[in-house]
Amino acid sequence: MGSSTLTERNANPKAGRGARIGVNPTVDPLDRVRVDSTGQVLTTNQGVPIADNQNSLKAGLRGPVLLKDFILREKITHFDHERIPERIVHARGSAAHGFFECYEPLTDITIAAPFQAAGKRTPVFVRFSTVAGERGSKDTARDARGFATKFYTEQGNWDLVGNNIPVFFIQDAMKFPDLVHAVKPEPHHQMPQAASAHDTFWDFVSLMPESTHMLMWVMSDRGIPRSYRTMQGFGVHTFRLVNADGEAVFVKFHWSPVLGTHSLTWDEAVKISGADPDYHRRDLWEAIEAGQYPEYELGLQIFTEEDAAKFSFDVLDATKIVPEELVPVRPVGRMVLDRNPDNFFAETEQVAFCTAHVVPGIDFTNDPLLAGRIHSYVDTQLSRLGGPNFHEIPINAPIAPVHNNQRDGLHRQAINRGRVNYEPNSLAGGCPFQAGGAGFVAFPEPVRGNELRGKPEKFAEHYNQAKLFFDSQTPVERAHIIGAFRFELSKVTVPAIRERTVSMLANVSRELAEGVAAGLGMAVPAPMTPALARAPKPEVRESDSLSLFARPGDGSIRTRKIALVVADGVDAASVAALQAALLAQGAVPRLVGPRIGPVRGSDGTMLDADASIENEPAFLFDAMVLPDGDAAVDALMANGQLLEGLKDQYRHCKTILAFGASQRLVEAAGLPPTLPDGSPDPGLLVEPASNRASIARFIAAVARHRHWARESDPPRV
Ligand code: HDD
Repeated sequence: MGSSTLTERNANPKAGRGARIGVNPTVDPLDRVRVDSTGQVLTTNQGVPIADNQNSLKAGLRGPVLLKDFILREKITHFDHERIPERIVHARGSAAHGFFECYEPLTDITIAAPFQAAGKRTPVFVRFSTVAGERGSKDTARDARGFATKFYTEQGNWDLVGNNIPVFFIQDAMKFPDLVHAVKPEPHHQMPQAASAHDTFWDFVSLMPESTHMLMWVMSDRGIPRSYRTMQGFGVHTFRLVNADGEAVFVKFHWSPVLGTHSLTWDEAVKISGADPDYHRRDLWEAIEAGQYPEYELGLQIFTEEDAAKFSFDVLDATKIVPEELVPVRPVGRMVLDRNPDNFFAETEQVAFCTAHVVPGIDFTNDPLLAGRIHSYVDTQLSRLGGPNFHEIPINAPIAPVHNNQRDGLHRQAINRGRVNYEPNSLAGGCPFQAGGAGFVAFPEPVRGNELRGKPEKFAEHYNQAKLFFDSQTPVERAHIIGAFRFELSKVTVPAIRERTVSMLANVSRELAEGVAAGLGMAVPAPMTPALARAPKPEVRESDSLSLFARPGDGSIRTRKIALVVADGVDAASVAALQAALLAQGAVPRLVGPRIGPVRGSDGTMLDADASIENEPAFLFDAMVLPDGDAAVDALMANGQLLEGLKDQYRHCKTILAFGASQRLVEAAGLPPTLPDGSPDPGLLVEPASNRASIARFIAAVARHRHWARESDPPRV
């Protein structure tokens, strides 16, 4: 790869230079297939110009439509077949192009192409997703999030198909169909959509204590991220890196967002799902369009097989992490997402990630969950994308040229020349020939043992790391976890399932079990009998890195959405000053009025409200500013939607700034001026006037994201 960026390479995306099949669509772009109809005549799929796209061909104006109207029939037939099956899981997603840039060569541990030189850039396509919801479901459901990255390397495509949570519900792929059936809408009435808060899910997981650890993560605020740009990603399984001498180390992959890890509150997530079901999709799209490219650092936990043998847990068990205190995370590169797809279907929908897609230098381990995945992803594309040639769909084609004797099949595009489609051959000089040691060589792990079904003993330990996770959370996060279990289980109609789940939680933490039981109006049941009578002693009992607050981000307020409320009579000068200051910090201020359109300031200056209190409710913003100006405040005092929005801002612990006369709005909304402990609320700024100091105080408060000290259960406001 040269040093030019993807953006430069794609400066003329519509150029149509006729790239070859097998040439990376994301770099020398999809020119072969990109279509720009500017200035072009409408045609059929056969390229025949269409004279009339309004009327079908009839025998007389009031007569029957004729069967020979191939133009009508082609149009309708194509339309009839526009949909393809949605993904069985992770159906709803959003994606972006970008690049991975390596910090330093990792040649001592792997020959994998992306890690061979400092500054080397490898193009990537990343798709984020929810898991349970259907393609048209909401973005802010409580769920794990997919974080799948396709690296287009010159040694072939490598897909790192991860999640925003480093562990999984189950240990063996044998249970995956059961898990998915349990969490999806119940089969008799197809409810609920995009939600785990129902009987079948909790029935299943409460009978599968290995799911306890993952439940902690999903019930934490990680299950409701603020944005795809503010969540981590993990490869989950232990993989292998292999160097030129064939030596292997174990590795765990971690993505960490530069903006830090931030989440929503549950009340906020529920409201957003109504006002903007595309909340995460829109956020990703708008950030990239605005040039605020999402960036993540890739970190590796590298350890040897000998290290792993000593751990109290099994690294082949996908329900376990390797605590960072045991093996630190080494930063090795960064990923920048700098281009939105041109076409959602062609790219985001048709992209096919497969855990089987690895390149020389990266290999699997014997994790039994991974084994099932290596089969499942390729298999599912056969029905989802309609056959074995899905690798030729432009978004899936590698940059490495493809040469083999695989032929034909539905929708084949490659036109393989010559009469040889077998190997060995002499008629084509033996080509394409085997790469030998230069090709992918599976790590020669010695294998022994009897064929049997079962699990290694350490897999039977289910609670140590669930406890590690819960005990490593701040009090605020622990309260949210308890609240999430309470909510989910309160939707479960069968008391025995609720009780069984709480008995499982009793093995994790007394505080957790008591909190959840109290919220469900039940006594704490006896702890579920653990599968292992004597659990191995964990090496680590608390790990700061497991808290979302461990990654506050770069301290900036970049891309934070801020509502500047305006109405006729507003002090326009203070709005303008604040707007300029926020833009200078990379934030996204928007003028929100009682209706969209022009607003007249008290000095006659005209402002333009591009959002309204009705169409962009307060909970869609990260912070809110109330204006000065008596007439404006009078008008807003009569607006119940605004007062409700203020309460939401307060309840969701976001920063509120009220200038001058708008103190009346704060009082009318009933926002307490002090925290429950009587101290001043650092996120509720009532400022007499707009000046440099008050704006700086506001920016500092927004940079803190949330003011959790305000929170109480139930909320005071
Ligand atoms: Fe999976 C999709 C992540 C376990 C079978 N999975 C899918 C996607 C992600 C993950 C991010 C969406 C990819 C995209 O954006 O197109 N899956 C995971 C993780 C797992 C996991 C992190 C545990 C560590 N998955 C898992 C198992 C199986 C599958 C155990 C089957 C045995 N997953 C699939 C699938 C999907 C899929 C059915 C649906 C659509 C697709 O693959 O392309 O094959």
